[in-house]
Amino acid sequence: SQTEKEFAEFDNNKIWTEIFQRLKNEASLLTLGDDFSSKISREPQNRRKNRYRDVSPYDHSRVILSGKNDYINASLVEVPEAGRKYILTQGPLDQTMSDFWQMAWEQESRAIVMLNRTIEKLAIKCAQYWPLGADFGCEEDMYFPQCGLKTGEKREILHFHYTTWPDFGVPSSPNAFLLFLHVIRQTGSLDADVGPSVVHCSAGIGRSGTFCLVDSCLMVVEKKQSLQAINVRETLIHMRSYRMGLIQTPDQLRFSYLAILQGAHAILHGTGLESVSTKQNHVEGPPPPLRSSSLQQPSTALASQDH
Ligand code: PTR
Ligand code: PTR
Ligand code: PTR
Repeated sequence: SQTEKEFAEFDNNKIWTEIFQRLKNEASLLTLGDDFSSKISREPQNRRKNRYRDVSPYDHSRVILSGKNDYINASLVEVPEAGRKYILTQGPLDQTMSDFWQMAWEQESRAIVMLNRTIEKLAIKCAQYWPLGADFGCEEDMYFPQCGLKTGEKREILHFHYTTWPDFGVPSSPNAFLLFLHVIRQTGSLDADVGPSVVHCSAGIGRSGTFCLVDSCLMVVEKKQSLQAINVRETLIHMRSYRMGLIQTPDQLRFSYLAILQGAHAILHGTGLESVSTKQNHVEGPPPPLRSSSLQQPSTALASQDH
């Protein structure tokens, strides 16, 4: 397939950096015009809602909150050929935590996929926006939107946390990542008949972009039962027209190819993603068993699966 050929060619010639640079250039040519403005993000009252000055949602695909202050640094990324929609967003700030939960509520998300840690390289990369441990106590209104509290409606939102993926880095192995993806898929949270899942890291572009690119490409492989049906670079360029900066390094692009090729092999020649071996290609032994705790509290329930 083209994907296998490209992977071998880019590896043999050690040209991932050039390939990634070319892809970024192509994407930026596509997103030059007024259609790709980020004006709302830069309005004075919204500046404090952005974690990074240089990472903004485009106006055309930003997620709009109900109410007067409708801004959050989040983008709806659509990949129709994969039947997927994702909300990509930055790691919440203290001052945007309640906006974040409001968004998950209003968009009817079933899951939050978190790919970073709250502290990385000794710096705070994300607020502690979800409750730690089973003890919600009286902090519930810190985390949960008023809409739920007012109506008494309860929802379960799953929280999937990948804890060993450094920023500007890649997961320890494609297998560990694919098993994580498999567990999320099994819950149906990424399916088209529910609200889009919220995917975030610190900026919501590097690791989140990698996650969504791999998932989308593998969806197409599964649907078409063929690796021929996908064009990884085109898919990423398409996704970059919904949120800037998706995938941040040549190695993250290379990792995406690896995970797609390995995942496609499991889908086409194995019994699906669950058949990815934890033995091959593993630098650090099989992933730890998933911890699952189901937490009940008055307005919602939240199950957490730490990886
Ligand atoms: N002001 C920081 C914040 O809320 O973002 C405080 C904070 C510090 C929050 C640490 C979370 C923290 O996470 P951890 O559980 O990793 O210490
Ligand atoms: N300007 C910031 C920086 O370069 O550090 C923005 C940034 C931060 C971009 C983290 C990407 C980052 O990675 P991720 O999207 O994976 O959290
Ligand atoms: N739930 C994880 C586990 O039990 O393995 C917690 C964990 C997270 C453990 C990260 C180790 C981790 O990796 P590192 O060595 O990078 O801190």
